[in-house]
Amino acid sequence: MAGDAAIHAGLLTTDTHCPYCAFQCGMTLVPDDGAGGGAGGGAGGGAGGGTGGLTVTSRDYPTNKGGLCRKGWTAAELLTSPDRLTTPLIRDRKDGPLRPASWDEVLDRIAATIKVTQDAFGPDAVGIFGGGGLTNEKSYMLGKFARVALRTSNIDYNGRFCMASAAAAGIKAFGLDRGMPFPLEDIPEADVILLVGGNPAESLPVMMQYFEEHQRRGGRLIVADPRVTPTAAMATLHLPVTPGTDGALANGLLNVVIRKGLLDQRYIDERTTGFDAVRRAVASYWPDRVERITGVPAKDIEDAARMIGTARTAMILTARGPEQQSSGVDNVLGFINLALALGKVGKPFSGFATLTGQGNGQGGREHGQKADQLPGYRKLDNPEHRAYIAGVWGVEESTLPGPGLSACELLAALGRDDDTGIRVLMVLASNIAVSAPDVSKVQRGLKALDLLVVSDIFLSETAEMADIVLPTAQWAEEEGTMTNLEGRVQLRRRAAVPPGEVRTDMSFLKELADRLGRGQFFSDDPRTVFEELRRASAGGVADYAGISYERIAAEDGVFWPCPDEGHAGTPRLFQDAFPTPDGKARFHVVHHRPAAEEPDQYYPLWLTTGRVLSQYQSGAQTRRVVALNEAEPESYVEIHPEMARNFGIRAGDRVRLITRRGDAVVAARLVRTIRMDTLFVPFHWGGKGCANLLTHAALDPVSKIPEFKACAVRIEKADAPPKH
Ligand SMILES: Nc1nc2c(c(=O)[nH]1)N[C@H]1C(S)=C(S)[C@@H](COP(=O)(O)OP(=O)(O)OC[C@H]3O[C@@H](n4cnc5c(=O)[nH]c(N)nc54)[C@H](O)[C@@H]3O)O[C@H]1N2
Ligand SMILES: Nc1nc2c(c(=O)[nH]1)N[C@H]1C(S)=C(S)[C@@H](COP(=O)(O)OP(=O)(O)OC[C@H]3O[C@@H](n4cnc5c(=O)[nH]c(N)nc54)[C@H](O)[C@@H]3O)O[C@H]1N2
Ligand code: SF4
Ligand SMILES: [Mo]
Repeated sequence: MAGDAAIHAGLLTTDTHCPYCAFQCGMTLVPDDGAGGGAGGGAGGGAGGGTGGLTVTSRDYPTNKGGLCRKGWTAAELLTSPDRLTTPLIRDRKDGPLRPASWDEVLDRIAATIKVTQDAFGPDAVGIFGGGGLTNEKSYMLGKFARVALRTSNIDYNGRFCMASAAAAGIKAFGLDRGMPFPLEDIPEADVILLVGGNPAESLPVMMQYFEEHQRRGGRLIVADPRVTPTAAMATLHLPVTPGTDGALANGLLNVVIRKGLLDQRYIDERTTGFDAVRRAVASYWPDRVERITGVPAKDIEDAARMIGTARTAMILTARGPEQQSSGVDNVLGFINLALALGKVGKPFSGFATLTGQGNGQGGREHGQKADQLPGYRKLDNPEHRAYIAGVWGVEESTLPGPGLSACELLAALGRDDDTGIRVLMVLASNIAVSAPDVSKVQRGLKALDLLVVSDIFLSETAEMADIVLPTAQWAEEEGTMTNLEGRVQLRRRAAVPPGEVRTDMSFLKELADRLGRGQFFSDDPRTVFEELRRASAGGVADYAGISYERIAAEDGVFWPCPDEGHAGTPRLFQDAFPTPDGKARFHVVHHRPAAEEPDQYYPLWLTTGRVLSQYQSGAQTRRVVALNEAEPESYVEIHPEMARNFGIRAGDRVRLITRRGDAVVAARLVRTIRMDTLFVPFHWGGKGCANLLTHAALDPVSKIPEFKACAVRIEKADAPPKH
């Protein structure tokens, strides 16, 4: 039966998925006793982690086809890490130490503080910060918990740092946000792929088999990135774009496409609206001018436009490079304009997609942990949507709060001593004390709270600051669904029992709801919650009504929308029409807007940030896996050797990076693969090397995503006295 373990070759094995990125590779967990040596070996990482009481072995699953990256191979090590939290922790006074406590003590204290705070300051004084790593069931329950148990409007999550720009652009242009509107298997068939600001060779490593197959078939790849990443190194053409200038690049490419007569006029007429205004808007984006803005040679802009404009089938993919900018939504819209003008969206082996990042980065953005959202991608400010969900939940529509603060706005309200301040915060599945932009401000806000509650597997940097820490079960200890980057809903199965006093997030949320007098609205059983999610999403944009655990198991995942059990699911969207009122896709006029902060005489270089293969996100998990930590033990900066020479910096030197927000000390890596005017720092570490001590919390006006990808920085040797 679905969700149960199976017996293979006399061993109790469990088919499940990797806990990390949105590729959600299929894997099989085998108990160590009797599993023998062979299991878990293979490409990418050698032997699987055999220390978890469970060993990761390869599984023939349609997306990863047996492949895993080194994070997947070693994932079982997290389960028995000596660092794991095994009991709740509490602090008796603000500056006191954390001490072990019983669940009753911590839950009583949380409930009592919530009541006192809400009586004095209103329901919105309590906030929730969620995560895109939570299962669909948990993110659905968290959104409902906020609106029904707490009645607060203030819930948002780390997807606001991540998918918010692409999501907003997709909804504006297509009426729907599903990262990839076509399955992975279509990628090798595209003649030309333009990848903007994505480095899947490190961020979605197992996806590279599709790009490799694409190249074997003679397909051409164009990569726009300030760095020659391992992904860009595979490309036919690399466009070394200056951080923060993607909007100009998109308009420049469309300018060339129009002048060369490469438009698909019939598609534009039949399937889109708004092109004429866009045609006028991009008329001034001549390649020479775009070269001056972006640093990409005009000839390369012409070549790229011609390559993609004359391709029979073509895909345009964006990732966090162009999206995590204060013009993130417009940047994505600019590339969507290009895809629409070429008539590629909804056509075979073609289209526009964004590469989702977190394990449940797709499902986590559909079912209500967003500030403005109800399940099924419904809207909290739409009266019909409110009435429908209130009906499913069995509450009065008038009791549902309205839209609340988006993530960065919520973090800015922490501890603020006025009517709009947040005084109690619950954090589930995010390590904001490392991963939020301009993080020292966020840390100050966390310290100023009356109560900070953090649910985590480990004592993350955020949990270290908490008044109450709740030890939670992790991937292989719980059941639930995760929606991968293609929109394929998949099953996470339980293979182990959590240690010590550890409980699932759903279990403590239910107990807390009980203490708040709202327990009757909640279940902590994933299947029961999924059945409710199906009903709540029915008729919505992200419709899961026809998806069951049994179907997922039998069919290796089901693509939403899937409105009923007889429906096959929807691997390919937009083939006949767009889910907009008139069925057409929309062009949007967008213009280049400079980054909120540009280099000047005091801060002369660009700083951009991102990822490396061996660490994941804030590093809370991967820094605790021995092989991964040995591969990438500390924070560093990539700098071009010629730029380094100007500052007397040599390979391995400790350097200080300084921005208007603060400074960080990291090791210098001299690489010729980065623009001369740009520094790159991965964001996987806390402490003095934390990239987010430097980043700028300027927000996109629509998506409210912060500008992680572009700000102004100065560099000096760390032994020089700091000058501010
Ligand atoms: N190993 C690993 N894998 C991960 C993660 C991880 O932490 N570690 N995180 C997961 C998550 S949540 C996400 S969101 C994805 C992110 O996946 P990606 O978007 O692929 O990763 P990033 O490294 O953030 O950014 C991609 C590229 O953008 C480039 N870039 C920087 N600034 C700009 C710019 O202004 N314009 C353009 N065009 N490019 C720019 C960077 O040089 C970088 O190579 O990865 C997922 N996978
Ligand atoms: N400078 C810079 N900063 C960035 C980015 C960047 O490119 N540059 N990228 C941004 C992006 S795209 C993202 S997605 C964020 C990610 O950054 P974070 O939101 O900090 O993500 P994680 O490090 O994955 O944090 C997840 C935490 O939850 C815990 N956890 C895992 N599973 C569960 C669970 O089921 N329940 C609970 N309660 N806890 C769990 C983990 O141990 C970990 O501590 O960072 C953003 N920050
Ligand atoms: S590619 Fe992503 S899902 Fe697959 S093994 Fe690596 S981290 Fe896990
Ligand atoms: Mo992300």
